[in-house]
Amino acid sequence: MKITKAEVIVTSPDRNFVTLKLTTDGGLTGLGDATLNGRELAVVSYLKDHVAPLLLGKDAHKIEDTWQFLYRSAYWRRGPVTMAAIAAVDVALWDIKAKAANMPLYQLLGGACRTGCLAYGHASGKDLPELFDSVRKHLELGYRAIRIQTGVPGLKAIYGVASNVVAAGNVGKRYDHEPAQRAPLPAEEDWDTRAYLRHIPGVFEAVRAEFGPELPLLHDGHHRMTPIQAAKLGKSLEPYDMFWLEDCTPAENQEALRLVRRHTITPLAIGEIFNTVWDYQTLIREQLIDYVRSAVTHTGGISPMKKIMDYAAQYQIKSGIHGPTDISPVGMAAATHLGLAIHNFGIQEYMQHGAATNHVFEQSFTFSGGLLHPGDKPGLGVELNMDEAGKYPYQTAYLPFNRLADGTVHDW
Ligand code: EZ4
Ligand code: CO
Repeated sequence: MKITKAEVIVTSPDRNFVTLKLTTDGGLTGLGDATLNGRELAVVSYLKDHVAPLLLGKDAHKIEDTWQFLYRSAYWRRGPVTMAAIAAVDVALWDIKAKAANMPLYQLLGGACRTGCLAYGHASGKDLPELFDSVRKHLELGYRAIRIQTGVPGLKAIYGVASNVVAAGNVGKRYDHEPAQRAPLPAEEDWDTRAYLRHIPGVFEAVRAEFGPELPLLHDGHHRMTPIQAAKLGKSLEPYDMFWLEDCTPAENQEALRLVRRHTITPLAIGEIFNTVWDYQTLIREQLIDYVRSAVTHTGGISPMKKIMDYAAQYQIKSGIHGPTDISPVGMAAATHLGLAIHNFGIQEYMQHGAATNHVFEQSFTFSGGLLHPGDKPGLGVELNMDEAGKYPYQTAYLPFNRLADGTVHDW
């Protein structure tokens, strides 16, 4: 079974997506997600100019060998562009192999360990009434775990709070936040860590008072705190029994989590900007985290994610695979097949794509009773409608960035 065609498709239904489509001599096709939010075209070039020519004529069954070849023969290792490109190839080859076996992909990963993957959604509001309304909307949609983000008094624009809350055509259905904006320049947001630390514990106290003790609650610190500030937040959130505190410190410094861990029993999740197992080496071995947040799309695909999760399993660390709207339905399907099959599944982020995206990507997944299931079609269960995809050309879009009151650029 030889690879005869490697196409890179850029489409922008509700946002930009990059998809690799591989075709074999027998006519089977496989899809891989290569979307890197705000830097999409760099991955397009990497795939088109440097990967696609190497794949033609290769045996589509050799997933591990192809992965190792792309990783090692480049000489320049790791990095989000490289690993998103390799991920797309890996996932597309798994899609093809599962179609060749006439099985849903999760069967090749060991079969289902559960009936579905517990998903969490993003509730947000600039103030408490708006936040409560958003939590209620998520409960109505069936979510059984919810991430909470709110505005902070004195700050104008803040990560995770829906600004244009409901996209056209999705009234009453979608209530999430898409941070990347279609514009020639990144939007500027403002930040004040002390104001944030004063405000957030009261928000969780109010949410617990309103919605009771059972609902699993999550929160994303989005890389903004120093280790001692993160330790303080973790400690102050302990009475509210968090499911996790995510990305409390910037991701580069694994050692920072030692200090945080020493001071709080709030569970910690990190890794959405990681791209290899090396980013987790200290964190997993020293049991400094509770959840692995990598995206299949940004961590080299299903093959390395499975290895990271098997390593994590030895330390009772579970998965919390990244699933915002910038992970395409192809990347979400890959995450859900893996989540269904691994024993140490924790939770799956699921923000829900817009109607236009769901039209471009035809999907077999279901979301019912708070659980995601990838469906039982052979392969990933996602097909790209090429005619629909062609209607939405790439549009320049960037993630925002932060400045403090004195103008200093801060982590976003
Ligand atoms: O900011 O996906 O937990 N989810 C997140 C996301 C990220 C975006 C970046 O592309 O932190 O909202
Ligand atoms: Co996050």
